[in-house]
Amino acid sequence: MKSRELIELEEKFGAHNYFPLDVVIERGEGVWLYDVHGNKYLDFLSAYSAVNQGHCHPRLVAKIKEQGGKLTLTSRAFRNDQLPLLCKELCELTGFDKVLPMNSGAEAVETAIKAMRKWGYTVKGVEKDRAEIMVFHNNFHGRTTTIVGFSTEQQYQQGFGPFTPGFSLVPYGDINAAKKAFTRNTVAVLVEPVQGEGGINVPPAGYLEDLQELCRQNHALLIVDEIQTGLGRCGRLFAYQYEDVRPDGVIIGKALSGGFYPVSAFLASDEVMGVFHPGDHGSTFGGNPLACAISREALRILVDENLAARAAESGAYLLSRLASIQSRHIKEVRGKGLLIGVELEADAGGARRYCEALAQAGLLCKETHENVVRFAPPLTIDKETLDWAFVRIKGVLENL
Ligand code: IF1
Repeated sequence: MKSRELIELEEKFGAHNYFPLDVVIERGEGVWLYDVHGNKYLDFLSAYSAVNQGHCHPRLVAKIKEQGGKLTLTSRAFRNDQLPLLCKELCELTGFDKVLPMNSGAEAVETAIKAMRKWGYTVKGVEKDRAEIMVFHNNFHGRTTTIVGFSTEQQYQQGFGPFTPGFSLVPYGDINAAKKAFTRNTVAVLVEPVQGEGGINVPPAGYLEDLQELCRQNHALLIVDEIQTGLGRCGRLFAYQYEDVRPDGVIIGKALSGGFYPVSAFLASDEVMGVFHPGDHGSTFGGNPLACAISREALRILVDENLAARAAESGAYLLSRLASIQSRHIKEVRGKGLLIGVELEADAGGARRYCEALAQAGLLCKETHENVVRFAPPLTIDKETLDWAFVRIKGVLENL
């Protein structure tokens, strides 16, 4: 079917909760995507960092076939032979004590919220139903009703209330504001090391260390959402590793499966994860053997192919080349590793038309907010391909 017909079908039968670029992708291989007409595009979004390992990685293709023909789901009513190994390997890789597997990122965030609250009541001793979690302006942690309830983006909230109480909002990157916002009921700080949806906002150096110090002083947990920034994207296994911090918990998803399957997890210390007892929390699909087998392979690929270090190197290279572009439309270029944002001036006509022009030139990326073009290719991208992309980006930014 031609893309026009497919787009019409989607518009007619699918909910209109997205506004995608009109490119209908049929196949992916590494950093490249192919549409239904055979046109080739460079993927500069990586499904929002879920395909850090590149599309259809052959090792993951083999693994999904192998495990898919063997066992896919038992539910957690019984044990399976993949979950223990994923938990062990994740703990060894990350240094956390315990793993709680879920499916989507938002579910893992909800899991973390439940853990933070219950820790607040059972360990910190906060009075019933008084727990507060500190979150930040321009946060993005998912789309559930509780999570959008503490979004500062009007559209994510409008029409979806009433919302869950118990969250306090603080300006991102401003340590004094955070300091003032702690109360005796603050049980945790939930923070993105770099805000993705918020516009690729990189906080001042030392921010997480300072937050950790405040958490220690106030007997509160530091919980980091690495769903987008983690697993190599920002040039380290976790973006928080640029600083000397040791969070009490971290939330991962997206690239945990290399894009093959929704797999997320909350990783935490024994003390935090110890709040969960049988019956407190769960999910039909969370921790299923297909997911776990895929995740184990996806993690091994990150390590074997040295993807975090490659992202650091490629990211620094791309960032410096982007910073060299002379265009009156560019306000700022910023990022960490291969999570890069180009903020355009307010009069540049909006980021969307740049993404559309880049798609015409064979490069797929996505705006965030009005004025930021976000670049996040698979971490496997090589220098030659980065140069190929750069020529197109420069052309569009200079000539549009
Ligand atoms: C969409 C953004 C990226 C996330 C962080 C949790 C989640 C996400 C830091 C929830 C998800 C997504 C969702 C996707 C677009 C995307 C996104 F633009 F919205 F912000 F990546 F930049 N924490 N991010 O970034 O994970 O439940 O989706 O698995 O279309 O909403 P999820």
